[in-house]
Amino acid sequence: MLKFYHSPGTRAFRAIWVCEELGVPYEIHPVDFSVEYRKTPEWRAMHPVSKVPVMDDGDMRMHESCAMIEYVLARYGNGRLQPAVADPTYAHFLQWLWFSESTFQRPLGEITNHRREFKPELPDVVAEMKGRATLCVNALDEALAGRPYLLGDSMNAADLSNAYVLRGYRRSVTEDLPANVQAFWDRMTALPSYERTVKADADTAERLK
Ligand SMILES: N[C@@H](CCC(=O)N[C@@H](CS)C(=O)NCC(=O)O)C(=O)O
Repeated sequence: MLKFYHSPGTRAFRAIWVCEELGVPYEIHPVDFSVEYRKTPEWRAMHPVSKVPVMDDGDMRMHESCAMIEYVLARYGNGRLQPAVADPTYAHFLQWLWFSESTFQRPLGEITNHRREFKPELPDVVAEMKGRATLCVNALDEALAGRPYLLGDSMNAADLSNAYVLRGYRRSVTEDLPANVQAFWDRMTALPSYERTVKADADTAERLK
């Protein structure tokens, strides 16, 4: 069974959500997110730069949350939540999947890291990162014009992954989303799989208490 080493609210959420949507069984091993724990030799042996998440599938261990999504889809998806490689939309599926991590999540992660490392925070740096994240939300808004999901009428894992990042955007920047993104957010968070993922995340937090 898949095993996610997960700290509440962090990036395994997007891969767990994909598992919930696909009905792929998994278990969660809660990880203490404190810098002290992540720097221990125990955790350094799990993740090469002391971050989360990590995922095991039997003897296979990997890091990088979007790579986990690609792995789960390829191995257990049976063609669901992604277009076929031969489909003309496949390239854009990959593009939006990786946009969620490499472009959209990045400035939000920097806000979190910055606030942890610098006290008092440097307001110009935080404002710059918020601006970068807002550019991404505007890009999503354009992509979603006249369509319910990023690639059109059918939902895929790139939608889930970007919706996960919108959680962080709403928390760190603003809950005031442009119209198409707001409708997308409402649609994605109405999914029963979202509710189950939120519960799995909250249960992980409880287990760490
Ligand atoms: N690209 C990596 C990023 C991993 C990452 O930055 N994880 C965050 C939590 S969501 C973390 O561990 N941050 C702690 C730090 O950067 O010190 C992924 O998608 O898995």
